[in-house]
Amino acid sequence: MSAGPTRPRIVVATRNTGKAREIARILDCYDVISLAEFPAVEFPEEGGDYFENARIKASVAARAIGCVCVADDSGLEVDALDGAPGAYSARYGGAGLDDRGRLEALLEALADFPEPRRARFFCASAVASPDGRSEVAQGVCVGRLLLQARGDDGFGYDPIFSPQGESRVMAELGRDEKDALSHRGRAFRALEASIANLVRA
Ligand code: ITT
Repeated sequence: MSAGPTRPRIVVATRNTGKAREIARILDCYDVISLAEFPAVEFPEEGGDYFENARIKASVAARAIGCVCVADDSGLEVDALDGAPGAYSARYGGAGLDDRGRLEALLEALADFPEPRRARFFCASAVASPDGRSEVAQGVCVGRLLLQARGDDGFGYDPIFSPQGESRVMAELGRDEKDALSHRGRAFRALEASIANLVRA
């Protein structure tokens, strides 16, 4: 970790604490502040496009807070479900479910599909400045879904997603291991030059 008192501050515009933790780790050359410190910031209802959603979250927060903000819009795309739940992953199974409830709803939908249940995580990352500039990037992690949840780390669908070339699921990987191969790690590393440009400007 490249910690130090001079790291530039940016805000991570997400209400998902699992995501926020990961983005802070990946962008460890910045002092990444949580949106929990800005409870009044509100996002409009999300549409179906990852890039547009990520850009809106970062831009709305940047304008409201007055500093450079990053955000992501991400989801799990399951081949057997024609790419669902995709950008609707946070709402899969209906309103009122938590991570565990959504995961169980997905396991139910997958029960009759044979191995390998191919899937991929997709992440659109975005950075925005208060003066209205923004950039996006993307990252993908391909793998397969298991029918039994395993592991304690991570969040969301991590207990059933096994990345290609791994026998473990995401929730069993070390944090650095997840960041090295995850959709989010790839998407934010691909955004690093754009973040540096907006922070310097
Ligand atoms: P914000 O909009 O506040 O950022 P959100 O959780 O609603 O939070 P998304 O709309 O981007 O964000 O939904 C992403 C969902 O996809 C997330 O809630 C998880 O269910 C799933 N997901 C994304 N990345 C994941 C990961 O690394 N591990 C497990 N599940 C993930």
